[in-house]
Formats: sequence, C-alpha cells, structure tokens
Amino acid sequence: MTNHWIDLQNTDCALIIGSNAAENHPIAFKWLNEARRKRGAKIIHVDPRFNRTSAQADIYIKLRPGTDIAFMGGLINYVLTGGYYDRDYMLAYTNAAYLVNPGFKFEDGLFSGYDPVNRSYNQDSWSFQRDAAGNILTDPTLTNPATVWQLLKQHYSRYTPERVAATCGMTVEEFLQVASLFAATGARDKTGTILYAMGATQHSVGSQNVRSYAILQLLLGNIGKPGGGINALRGESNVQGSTDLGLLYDSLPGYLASPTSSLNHQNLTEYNKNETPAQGYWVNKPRFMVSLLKAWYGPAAVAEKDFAYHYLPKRNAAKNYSYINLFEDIYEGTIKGLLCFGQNPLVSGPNAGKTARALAKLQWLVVADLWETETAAFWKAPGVNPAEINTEVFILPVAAAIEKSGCITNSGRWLQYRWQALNPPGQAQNDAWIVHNLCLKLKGLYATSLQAKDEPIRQLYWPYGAAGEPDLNQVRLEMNGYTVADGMPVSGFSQLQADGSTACGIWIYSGFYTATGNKSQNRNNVDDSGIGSYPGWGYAWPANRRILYNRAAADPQGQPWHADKAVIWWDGLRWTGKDVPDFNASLSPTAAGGNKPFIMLPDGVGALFGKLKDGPFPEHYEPYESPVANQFSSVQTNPVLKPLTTALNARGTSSAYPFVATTYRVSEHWQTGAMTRNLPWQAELMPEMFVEISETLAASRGIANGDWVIVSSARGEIKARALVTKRVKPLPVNGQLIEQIGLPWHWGHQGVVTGEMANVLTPNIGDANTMIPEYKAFLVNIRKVV
Ligand SMILES: Nc1nc2c(c(=O)[nH]1)N[C@H]1C(S)=C(S)[C@@H](COP(=O)(O)OP(=O)(O)OC[C@H]3O[C@@H](n4cnc5c(=O)[nH]c(N)nc54)[C@H](O)[C@@H]3O)O[C@H]1N2
Ligand SMILES: Nc1nc2c(c(=O)[nH]1)N[C@H]1C(S)=C(S)[C@@H](COP(=O)(O)OP(=O)(O)OC[C@H]3O[C@@H](n4cnc5c(=O)[nH]c(N)nc54)[C@H](O)[C@@H]3O)O[C@H]1N2
Ligand SMILES: [Mo]
Repeated sequence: MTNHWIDLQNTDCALIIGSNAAENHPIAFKWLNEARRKRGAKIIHVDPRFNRTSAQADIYIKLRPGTDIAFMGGLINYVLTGGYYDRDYMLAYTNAAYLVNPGFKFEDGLFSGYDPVNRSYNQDSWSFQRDAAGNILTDPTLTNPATVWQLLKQHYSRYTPERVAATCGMTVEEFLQVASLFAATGARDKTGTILYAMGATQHSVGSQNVRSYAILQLLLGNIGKPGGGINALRGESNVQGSTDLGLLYDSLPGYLASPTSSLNHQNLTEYNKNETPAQGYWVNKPRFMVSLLKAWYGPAAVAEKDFAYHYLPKRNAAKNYSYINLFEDIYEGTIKGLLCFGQNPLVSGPNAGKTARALAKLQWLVVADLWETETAAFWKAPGVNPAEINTEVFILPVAAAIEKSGCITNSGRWLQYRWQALNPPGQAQNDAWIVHNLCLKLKGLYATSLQAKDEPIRQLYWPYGAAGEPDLNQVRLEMNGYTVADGMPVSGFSQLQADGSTACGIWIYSGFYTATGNKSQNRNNVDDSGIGSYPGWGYAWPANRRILYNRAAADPQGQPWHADKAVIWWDGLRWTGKDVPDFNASLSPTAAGGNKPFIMLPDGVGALFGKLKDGPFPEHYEPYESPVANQFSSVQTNPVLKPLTTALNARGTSSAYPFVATTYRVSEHWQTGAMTRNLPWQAELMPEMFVEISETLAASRGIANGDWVIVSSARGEIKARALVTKRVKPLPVNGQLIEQIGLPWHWGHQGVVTGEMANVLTPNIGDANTMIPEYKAFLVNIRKVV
C-alpha cells in the first residue's frame, strides 16, 4: 500500500478492482464505511462476479476476467479527453513533459524493439532524449509530439468507451458512470483510492494492470495524499513482511537485487556500480548492501575480501526461479529435495496434476506445518498408488501464530508485534526454532571442511545462541542494524555505512528496534494528526512514514495543494505536518531536487512512461486462454510471455473449452483449506467444493442447482457441486455472449471435509514480469454428472 488501512477513511471515492475486499479483507470495509459516513464517499466495485463486496458497493459493474487493462485504458482516455487531470501536479510530478526517443513506436499491439524469436523487447528506443550534458529534454507546453503526454494520449485514444465496453462485457453507460465518478477525484479537494489484490495480479498482464493504476492516479494527482494512492491488499497476514525480507528469488532483504552470475555482478564493485543509480535515494544502495553482508557474514565480511560478497549464491540471470519453473525443475528431476515451510503447493500451485507428478519425483520432502497437508500426503491422494512413490516425506509439527510471539508487517507496511497466547502442543516448535537448529546442525557437519564451496556455511554469522530456542532479540537487532564496534543499534537507515562499520539485515526496517525499544510493540492509540496517522502505533517502514510520497501532497513551492488534503508542508525551515515526511526533512522546495517527490526514482518524478518487460504503457492483450479475438490489435496474447512447451503444460482452445473460468476465495475458508478444513466448526460452514454458474449456462447444459458437475480444462477435470446463481451472468462480448464459471480453490483430499482442487484446471503460465500464475482467467468446459 502507498497509504494504509486507516487512511481509507479519508477517501472520496474507492475503486475496488480485482479484489473482493469485503470478503477477504473485511477490515478494509470498516474504514471505507467511515469514509462513506464522514465524507459521503462512493465505493465502486468492478468484478466478474457479484459478491459480498459488490453487495456493499454503491456501484457494481461486471467485467470479463482478464480485461482490466481495456477498462483502465478506457478510464485513462476518459480523464485525458475530458480534461479531468490535475495539470499542475501532472506537469511537476510526472514525466509527462519528457521527450521520448524519436525511434519509439507503437504499431498494432507491439512497441518498437520487439524480438519475436526471443519474445522480448530491446528497450533502447524507449529512452528519453537528452542534451549533451545528459539532461533529459522536456517540453512543458506538452505540444511536442514526442512528449510522453502526446504519446500517452495517442496510445489511449484507441480505448474508446464503445470498444472498452465490447471487450469487457459491460455497457457503455456502466463504463461512463464509473468513469465520471472516479475522474471527479482529479479535483484538488478530492482524492480517490484504488484497492486491488489477486483479481488484478493473477494474470499474464498482472504487472501492467497495476501500472495502469499508477498512470491514472498520477494523472488525477491522487498519489501522496490522504485517501488516495494505490493500495495492494496483501494476502497472508505477513506477506508484506516476507516480500520485504527477500522471499522472492530475485531480491535480497529490502528490495536489493539478488546477484546473478553475469559479469556485471561478478564482484561487489561491479554489483554496486551496475545496481546503483546516479541520482535518487538508491544512491545509498552500497551502504545497504555492505551492511547486509556484514550482518550475514560478520567477521568474515571484510573490505579486503569484498565483504564476503562471493559467498552469496549467484543466480542465472536468464533463468526464472519462481514457482512455475521451480516445479518444472522438480518435475524434470533437476531439484531432488524440497523444504516446504508453511506452504501447501499441491493445492495452491497451478496445474495441480503436474505438481503431484513432480512431488513423486523428489527424493525427499520436508513439510513444516500445523497439519499433514495435501502436499505432505500427496502419496495417499485418491487414485495414487503409494507403492509407486519413492519420495521420503518428513513432517515437522510447527507452532501456530498464536503459539509464538513475533512481529509481522501488514499491507500498510506497519510492523506490529504479537504476543504469544498459548504454548504449542506436543512436539510442535516455532519456525525460528526449526531454522536455528537446522542451521546449527549444518554448521556442525561442515565445521571441519576445508573445501571452498562449504565456506559460506562455515562463515555464516549466526549469533543467535546455542541449540534450543534462538535469541530473537539478536535477530531483531540485526534486522534494525547496529554499529559493529559496540553492537549498539543504529537509530535508522541514514546511519548505515558502506565501509563495514555497520551491519543491517534489512535496511527498510531500520529504526524499529533501537535504544528506545521495540517500536513494533508501540500501542499508543491516540491520533493527533487528524488524518489517522497514529504515529505511536506500531512502526511503519520506512522511518515510520504512513503515506508514501507525501511530498506530493504539497505543491512544488511546498504548500498543500488543498487544505483538506494536506499531509506535510514546508514551514520555511523544514518539512512538517501530519506524517513523517517521505522526503529529506530539511531539503527546501527551491533547492535542487526539493520539488521531486518520488525519491526512489532517479529523476524524482512518477512514471507515466515506464519500463516493464512488456512495454512502457499498459496495452490490452487477451489472457493466454481466451474465447475471443483481441479487439485492440492483431497481437492476441502478451507478446513477451514465454510459455513452457515441455510435458503436461497444455493450452486449451475455445472450441474444446468454451467458457471463461476464474478462481477465488470465500470468507469461510483460508487458502488451501489447511487452516479451515481441519477445524470442524469452520469446515461445516462451506463443506463442499462448488462452482458458480449462471442460470443460462445451467439451462443450456441441463444442470440444476446442487447437481454434481464435471469441470474440465486442457490440464484435467474435477467434480464439484453446481451453484446456479443470478450473481454470475453471461457477458456480452463483441456481439457474443460469453459464459463464465467461478471456482473457489479451498479444497483438497485432507482434512475434516474434502473436495477436489480447482488448481487441477489452471494453466502453467505466469505474468511476463513476475511469473505469478494466471489463476484468474482460463478456459473450461462443464457437464452434468449422469
Ligand atoms: N477469508 C479469506 N480471506 C483471505 C484469504 C482466504 O483464503 N480467505 N486469502 C488471503 C490472501 S493470501 C490473499 S492474496 C487475498 C486475496 O484477496 P482477493 O484478491 O480479494 O481474493 P480472490 O477472491 O482470489 O479474488 C478477488 C476477486 O477477483 C475477481 N476477479 C477474477 N478475475 C478478475 C479479473 O480479471 N479482473 C477483476 N477486476 N477481478 C477479477 C474474483 O471474482 C474475486 O471476487 O485474500 C486474503 N484474505
Ligand atoms: N487457483 C488459485 N490458486 C491460488 C490462488 C488463487 O487465487 N487461485 N491464490 C494464490 C495465493 S495469493 C496464495 S498466497 C497462495 C497460498 O498458497 P499456500 O501458502 O500454499 O496456502 P496456505 O493454505 O495459506 O498454506 C499455508 C500453510 O501454512 C501452514 N501454516 C500456518 N501457520 C503456520 C506457521 O506459523 N508456520 C508454518 N510453518 N506453517 C504454518 C498452514 O497450515 C498451511 O498448510 O495460493 C495461491 N494459489
Ligand atoms: Mo495471497
């Protein structure tokens, strides 16, 4: 989230798109209802299915799964042609006036530089024009056809209300109703917020969906202000924390790139040179990187030895190591063992039939969980013959959240400590205990090794105490950062150094655990900011800032654009106001960089023209599996997707699988169901796997409510109960009626109640930038069980 949960109360209009917030993030609605009560805010919900969020919204419109860019492009076009944007904000705080390389082009669905063989772009022509000194050329009149502004207008002029409506399966009136409501937040005294989650990201164009929100919000001047922003409603309670800590294969803690085996990362000097921009806050990256190495390798991290940079594993830059490819490698036998902590991938991963076959190829599998999950018990699933499986499975019982204490980070970036309520049962241990003791055992095994390849394990700095319970305060100190000489905590990331004198496990958290205490335990529920900043509650990274980019809530001279939407302002000496400035607190608006709010970008302005793998502007492409032709160009699917062509990765066609399917959650269950289908009182609320279909589809296939049906895709088929409902409707797409099928994905073969897995049906295709699977739009067929 750029903003935070409580800040939703400050909005004038909430566009909930790609999220069922009422069901999956109920607390969001507490604050949205506050906004409605206090300010008469309007809530818009855009979703293929009418659900509990739709029921709470002022306006609901349905849209065909996978067509969000068409819809958002339509909104951008509406704002541009209608003049609803905040011109001053946009001119000062975005790259609208930049002149783009004359070689840049967009023709029939492709940007310049496309390489059809490698299915990727050479981005050279997506650069900006510069003068001899290297400064970017601009045209503040915005009339030059090479300006980002003109290119943006041209690009989205194709997103007419008619074409948008015909692609998304809505009426022009419905589209215009939403457009006029949200566009009104371009006014200075208004802000609009966008709430999104998996309905936006789980697509082959997921990252560009989010980019489209950024463009719209920058045009309307909605970033940095109370009640504005782009708000990702994160999933598991600590999913924000795990991303912060470098859970993804391509990042180290604090969003530093994980090094590759390429020449430009061959040593720390090269890494720093190639990863550190010339301008913007990331010029400090070497301080964060060296402090991280110092935290991890302690005394072995010395300047003469590149701070032990050579101990870090180096990935192959050309290879993607995310979920889909990981399981591909398991299936192919390249990966032989799997440690599975708090994940149930047989039920949660796409193309479950292949996941099951992959698990059977492992030599060993360790599952650290509260339950014997489907993944742990894959060898005894219905239809599987255990005699044919050689995988050795170990189950480590783990303490649940309430059986241990520790800090988690919510969607609003707030670190909040939770105190242990119960002791774990039986042999269950907390995850930190397991990792600590596993690491000590490994270190013991390698203690006398003289081989260079074992050095990273031997030299790993592990100051968390002897076998048994680890010293978590030592972990907190390391995360916060300390001065090496005396082991005293630093007060924040501005103190971190690149010379090895400081250590820090995650620079963005620096400041949460200092000499004055563990701020994630702060529980002061007094808010004197008037906008719900609650600075004394928990600790928001970075530096306890609650609204990111809040410098943009003030005009270039440093005064609030509007008193009702003020956050910070320049008082003549410093930035002050209702939140911690997300800016250098003493940098005057008239000083160099003093009017550039987007401090994490080298040029300090928001990117209307950006750089993702699939283009500088989001463009509509159809999902990997779609029943219709793309109305926007002759390029059917995202041109930089790289589908797996190996075994068991079939792609379905609309002749065999005519219906659009999407998967989703319900309030009554949690994820793969391990946490809910094992609890009788929870399980009985939603005991059976079901699929939602429209009355018209039911009639055409002779299906009655409650019948058993078979849903099939190119990957497999599952049995479920039909839920025939008015909440799901066929969509009028370009003169054709497209039926959709909604599938919850909470069932599996373990637990008190069992059911078949929706993910048997889903495709092994991921977003071009992140590889998140396209769980939200694929093709299926349905028939009644006779
Ligand atoms: N009770 C409960 N709460 C949960 C969870 C849970 O399992 N149970 N899971 C947690 C986790 S980890 C996460 S990530 C979040 C997920 O939270 P959400 O993203 O809200 O969850 P979903 O239900 O998967 O999807 C949201 C909506 O996207 C819609 N949708 C599908 N395709 C499209 C599309 O192409 N465009 C648009 N605009 N919408 C589409 C679906 O119909 C669905 O209503 O929930 C968290 N909260
Ligand atoms: N079709 C489809 N598939 C999806 C999605 C979708 O929308 N559609 N959504 C995707 C999303 S957003 C997500 S986040 C994933 C989730 O996928 P998973 O993470 O695989 O699903 P969970 O059921 O949340 O699994 C968490 C496991 O952790 C265990 N657990 C709980 N607490 C602890 C603990 O403290 N320690 C340990 N070690 N274990 C614990 C639980 O018992 C459970 O087995 O699924 C993805 N899969
Ligand atoms: Mo999630």
